[in-house]
Amino acid sequence: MSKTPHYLFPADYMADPSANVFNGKLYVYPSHDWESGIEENDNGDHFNMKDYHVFRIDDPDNGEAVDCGLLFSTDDIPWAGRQLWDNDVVEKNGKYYLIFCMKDQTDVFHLGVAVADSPEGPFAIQPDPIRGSYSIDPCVFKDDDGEVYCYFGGIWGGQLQRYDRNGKHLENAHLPEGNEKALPPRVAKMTDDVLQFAHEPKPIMILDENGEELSADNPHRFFEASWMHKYNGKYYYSYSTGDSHYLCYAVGDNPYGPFTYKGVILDPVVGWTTHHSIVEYKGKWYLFHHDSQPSGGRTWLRSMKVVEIEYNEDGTIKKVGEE
Ligand code: FUB
Repeated sequence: MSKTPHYLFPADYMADPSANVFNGKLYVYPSHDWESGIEENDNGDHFNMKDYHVFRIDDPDNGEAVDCGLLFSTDDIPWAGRQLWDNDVVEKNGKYYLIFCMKDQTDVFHLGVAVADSPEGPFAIQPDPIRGSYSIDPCVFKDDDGEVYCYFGGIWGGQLQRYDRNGKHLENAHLPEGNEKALPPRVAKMTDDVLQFAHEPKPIMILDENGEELSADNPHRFFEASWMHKYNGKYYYSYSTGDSHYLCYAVGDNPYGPFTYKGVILDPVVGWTTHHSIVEYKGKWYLFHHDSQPSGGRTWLRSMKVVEIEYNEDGTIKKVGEE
């Protein structure tokens, strides 16, 4: 039976949904879209978000999300510039760590951390960004051994092209073209207190079936929206391809990769961006994502959706809408 995505919160625009199960409850941490009046441009200035809410979902098959309230806004962040984009939350030793991205006062993206005793907050924001952090779209993943990894990066407006593979700032940003290797997303293990990177972020290799890195002109290469989940002992790294508008995934044997490209999870949706998370809840797997259909295609006003997904026997993921 083909599953059909449904909207989770018709009352307001929410995007980039990061779904997590904490204490048996399913929570979603989205970006909060609004009409700020900023003109659309290639830098993504029109994505001018300024606060976060957390939602609980009791019935992902049919139900709507319940708004559990405002978590914090840019006014609460000591180093804030503008554009509070994607975030994600991880639990470690009974505390909840919300990792977010936003621009500082010089318009450079960094990642920040906020800590709470409950998944619904209140979250206390660290005074400074994570040292050595850059670019956007953090996903925080706790492995079975308790170690936490942060996946991140996004090209174009997400500024990843301003850094080389070792994180060194480049004087002249370079966006690879044609058969040059695509820009790789990044991963860093977090320190035990989940407040800093435990080492310099490493590039993530996404390889084709011949073991070659995907090239810049491959419509399935990485652009933004990292997500990590584990299924049957394998590490599934999924991401958005940005300007070709797919959600794709690649599979590896450890949190650092390399990951072998496996396919498309979701075809392009209404709106320029596509962004997602994948989580298991009560024995079923769900893809959370967004589109701009309810706003009539205004790409900065997105609505979150959910659909059940299934795996084939060989561990590949069935594309949404295919039998
Ligand atoms: O929501 C702002 C940006 O749009 C996100 O950081 C990207 O992944 C894209 O969804």
